[in-house]
Order: sequence, then C-alpha cells, then structure tokens
Amino acid sequence: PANGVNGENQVQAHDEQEGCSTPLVLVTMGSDSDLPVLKAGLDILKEFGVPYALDITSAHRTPKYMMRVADEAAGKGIKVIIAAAGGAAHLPGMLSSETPLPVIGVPVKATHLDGMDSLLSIVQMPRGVPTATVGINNSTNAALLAIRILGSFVPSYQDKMKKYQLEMEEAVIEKGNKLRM
Ligand code: RP5
Repeated sequence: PANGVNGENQVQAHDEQEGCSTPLVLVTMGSDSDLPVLKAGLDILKEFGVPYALDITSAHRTPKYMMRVADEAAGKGIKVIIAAAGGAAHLPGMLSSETPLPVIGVPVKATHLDGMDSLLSIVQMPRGVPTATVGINNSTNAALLAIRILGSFVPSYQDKMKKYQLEMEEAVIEKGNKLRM
C-alpha cells in the first residue's frame, strides 16, 4: 500500500520482512539527485526489515511542504528521520527545528567542495536543536543509527543489530586470519 508520510509525493513503504506497513523511518532528501547516495542505507533498512517511507523535501525549493512533513511525521508513527542533502544542506537542521523526532543528517557530496559544505551545514547546529550527523555520503551509518534508536524500544531490531555487529567482527577477524596465513 502507498503509505508515505504525506500523500501524493510518497512512494510505497517497504516492509518485506516484518509484515508491518506503517513506516518507522522517513528517509527524505533535498533532491532526487541524492538518491544514489541513499541506496546503501535503504539496503540496510531492507536487510533489517525496517518499514520506511521515501520522500523529497527540499529546504529551499519546497519549504512549506518540508515543514508540513516535519510537523506531521511523529503523528504518523515515524520514529526517526534520515535526511540527506548536499551543498547548503539545510534540510536536516530545518526538519529538526520543527519535529520532536531524532533527525539524522547525511551530508551529500554534491558540489565542487567535496561534501565539506554539506557536512558543515549539517553538523554546526545551534544549541537546542540537536541533529545527528554521519560521514559524507555515509547513508549506511545513518540507517544503522536509525535502527539502533529503534532497537532501544523494539527488541527484535536490537537482536538483529547484535547479530550484525557479531558478523562484522567475524568478517574482519577472518580477513586478518587470511593475511597472517
Ligand atoms: C541540494 O542540492 C540537494 O540535496 C542536492 O544534494 C543538491 C543538488 O540538487 P540538484 O540541483 O541536483 O537537484 O539541495
């Protein structure tokens, strides 16, 4: 079912594994040109079976729509917002200024400044308006952080996170073993 946060701009919520169609994470971006950067994070959300909604909410091109999305997200059952933006990346901070939900910003490398502009635009928030910031183009960590937040009150997500961490550890040890052989 089409189950996005705000109707017509929304694509389907992804819920393959959990059988729940209410999105828990809103993944939004300033432009569809940011979508390739978000792919890795979306793959993580799918792997963990987290239902999410996708949207485009530009702080500069659709400011009124962006504020409506921020206003309504919590009431629609969203628990965490992931927001990607490049350049003058005001989207995560502006969403954060309007919603009580945790917002995770993904700085996108979109201009000649190699993503440093996006990173600094997102990370340097004023006191009182916290906005989590992951590395440039690192949507993987944004998704993992969102799942850790969900895992604080959904035990199944925390169990999957523990398994993910264990498998990561085993994979690195295995690589080391091969090098030492
Ligand atoms: C930002 O400007 C977007 O988040 C994107 O990273 C960047 C470029 O957008 P487009 O001109 O490609 O639409 O607002």
